[in-house]
Amino acid sequence: MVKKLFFILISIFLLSSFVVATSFANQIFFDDFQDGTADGWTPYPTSYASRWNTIDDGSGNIVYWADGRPGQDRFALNDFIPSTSNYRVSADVKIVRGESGSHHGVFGHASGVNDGYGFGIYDGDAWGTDDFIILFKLEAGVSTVIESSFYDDKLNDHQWYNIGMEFLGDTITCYIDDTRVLSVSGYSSLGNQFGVLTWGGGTYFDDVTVSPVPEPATILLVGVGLVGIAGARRKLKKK
Ligand SMILES: [Ca+2]
Ligand SMILES: [Ca+2]
Ligand SMILES: [Ca+2]
Repeated sequence: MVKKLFFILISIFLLSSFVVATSFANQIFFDDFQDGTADGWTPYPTSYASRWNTIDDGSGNIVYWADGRPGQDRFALNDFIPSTSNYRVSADVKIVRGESGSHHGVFGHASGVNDGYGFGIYDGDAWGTDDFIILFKLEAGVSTVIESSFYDDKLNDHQWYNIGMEFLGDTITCYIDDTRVLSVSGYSSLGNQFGVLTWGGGTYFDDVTVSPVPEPATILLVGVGLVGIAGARRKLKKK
């Protein structure tokens, strides 16, 4: 009985440390800009590069700031290129100056800034329109809207949102504060690069994170493995 209890406790410990380890190992890129530099980031188009800077947001938190103008300050890509195309890129995003039609978010499955997918938010309050979210594809520099949906009146300037795009196979799923808001299939990767975007506005970015997304088959295999270990253990005990 004591032995059994011991085994259960050990199992719980091993399983929980496995879960913790995988959730840490999950992160393959993170930047909180607290070192006061945007090293590793390249703004495009380069003619607006001087408008991308790190800044203290007033609370000691250093953020990446795109001081945009209509039609300017579109992207900043990171040098780090994930080795897997199944990943989730997310960033904390705050609209500090909205412009009519401007959107602010993340970019991924990209190859440079002419090919890739962007997901952004728009706060329409100052312009007498509704808020919306937009998912678009850029191919050879030509932008196509995949989906643009009204997002009621849920978005505000000067508020942080976590904006995420998850790529798994040819499916793109978009998140706001971990709530799934859009999902489309049939859009294959154009590259593994990622970045942040602001389509003509002023934006703060922080805590940019990239994590690999395991394929459902991998999760299943781990599950089968755990069940298998439990089964083998039981068999050994019976002998
Ligand atoms: Ca920060
Ligand atoms: Ca830095
Ligand atoms: Ca709003």
